[in-house]
Amino acid sequence: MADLSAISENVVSGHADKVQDLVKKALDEGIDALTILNDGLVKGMDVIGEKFKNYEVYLPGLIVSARAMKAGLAILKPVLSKSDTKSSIKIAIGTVQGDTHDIGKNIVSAMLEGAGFQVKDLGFDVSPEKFVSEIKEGGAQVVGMSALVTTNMLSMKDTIEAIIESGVRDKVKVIIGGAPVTQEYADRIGADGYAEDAVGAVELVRNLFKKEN
Ligand code: B1M
Repeated sequence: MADLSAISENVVSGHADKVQDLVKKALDEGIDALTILNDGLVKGMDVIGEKFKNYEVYLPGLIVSARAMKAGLAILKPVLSKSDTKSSIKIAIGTVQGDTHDIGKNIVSAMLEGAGFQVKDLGFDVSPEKFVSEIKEGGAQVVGMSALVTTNMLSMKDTIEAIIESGVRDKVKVIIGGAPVTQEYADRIGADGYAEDAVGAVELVRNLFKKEN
C-alpha cells in the first residue's frame, strides 16, 4: 500500500524523481488523485512553507520542494483534468501581475478542465491588460485570478478596475483565490466569487452559471 506521508516527506526534501515514482505507485494502487494531491503533495508544501516562515529553510529549499511538487503534479494532471463532459463556458485563469506562485493555480486550472470547462491558462505574472484582452478578444466568460503574496492581491483589484474601464464587466464573472485571499476581500473588490481550493472553484463556477438559468 502506497505511503502518502512518504510523498510529503520527499516533497519537503525536494526529491523530484522519488515523488514521481511514489505518485505513480499510489495511482497504480487505485488511490484517488485528489487524495494523493491533498494528503501527499499539498501536505508537503504546507510543511516546507511553515519551515520557511520559521527560518528553518531558505529560498533554495523552497525552490527544490516546489520542483518536486510540480514533478508529482505532472503525473496527476492528466488524471485531474480528464473530463467526460464538455461545457461551453470559457475560463481564462492566471496568477496576477507581480506573483510567480503557480502551483495552486495549476491545480485549480486542471480541476476546472476536469469539470469540462474550456480553460485557457495564462500562466503567472499576468497583467490586467492581458485579462481584459482575454475577455474582449478571447471571449472568456470567467476570469480566474490567483495570488499567494499578500501585496499582490492589489493586482486583483487593479484587474477588476481595468475590466470595468474597458466596458466588459457585464460580460464576465470574476473569481479569485489563493492562500491570503478571503471572501471578505472578494466582496470588497467586487469579485463575483471566492473559492478556498480547487474543488471549491469548480463548485463556484457551476453555481455562478446555475443562478443565471
Ligand atoms: Co513563496 N511565499 N515566495 N515561493 N511560497 C509563500 C506564499 C509564503 C506564504 C511563504 C511564507 O512566508 N510562509 C510567502 C508570502 C507571504 C505573504 O505575503 N503572505 C512567500 C514569499 C514571501 C515568497 C517570496 C517573496 C520569497 C522571496 O523571494 N524572498 C517569493 C515571491 C516571488 C513572487 O511571486 N514575486 C516566493 C517564491 C517562491 C518559490 C518560487 C520558491 C515557490 C513558488 C514556486 C511556484 O509556484 N512555481 C514558493 C512557494 C512554493 C511557496 C509556498 C511554500 C507554497 C505555495 C504553494 O505552492 N502551496 C508558500 C507557503 C504556503 O502557502 N504554505 C509561499 C501549495 C498550493 C497547492 O496551495 O497555492 O495556496 P495554494 O493553492 C490552493 C488554494 O490557495 C486555492 O486552491 C489551491 C489548491 O487547493 N487557490 C485558488 C489558489 N489559487 C486559486 C484561484 C482560485 C480559487 C482557488 O480561483 C481563481
